[in-house]
Amino acid sequence: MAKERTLSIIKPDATRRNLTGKINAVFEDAGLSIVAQKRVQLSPAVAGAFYAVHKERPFYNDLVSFMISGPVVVQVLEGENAVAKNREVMGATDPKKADPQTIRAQFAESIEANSVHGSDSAENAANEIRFFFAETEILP
Ligand code: IDP
Repeated sequence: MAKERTLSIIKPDATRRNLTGKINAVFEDAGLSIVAQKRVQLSPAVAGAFYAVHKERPFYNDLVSFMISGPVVVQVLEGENAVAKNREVMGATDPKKADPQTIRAQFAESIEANSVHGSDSAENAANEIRFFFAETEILP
């Protein structure tokens, strides 16, 4: 299979606890290369727009508040089957339901503060990468 890219976000609960390096090690050990990365403070407008698909969900406002509660690390991961591979190493949304070796099982605090975001399809990955990065910022 050809190389694929996906968008990852290390969320505020994880940056606050200095877990960026440990989470990046999980990605790299799984064969995913970090080909772009920046630490940013999301504004309410940017976080709201990024999660617009969840606008009608009851947890939307809390999710936006959480995502702006501290810096996040946005990244582009590249590798074979990167979208599915990243979802696999992230684990289920609810850390209580995630497989033990996954990032969320190891590090997440709750279903909301679950340490990482990862695109859920190749199409969403392309849109989410474009949302945060110019092509010139991605260096394979
Ligand atoms: P995913 O991140 O595993 O793809 P989504 O259903 O797309 O899960 O939800 C996006 C994010 O919204 C989750 O990662 C989590 O931070 C938050 N979230 C999802 N479900 C709930 C919930 O039931 N309560 C609170 N927050 C939630």
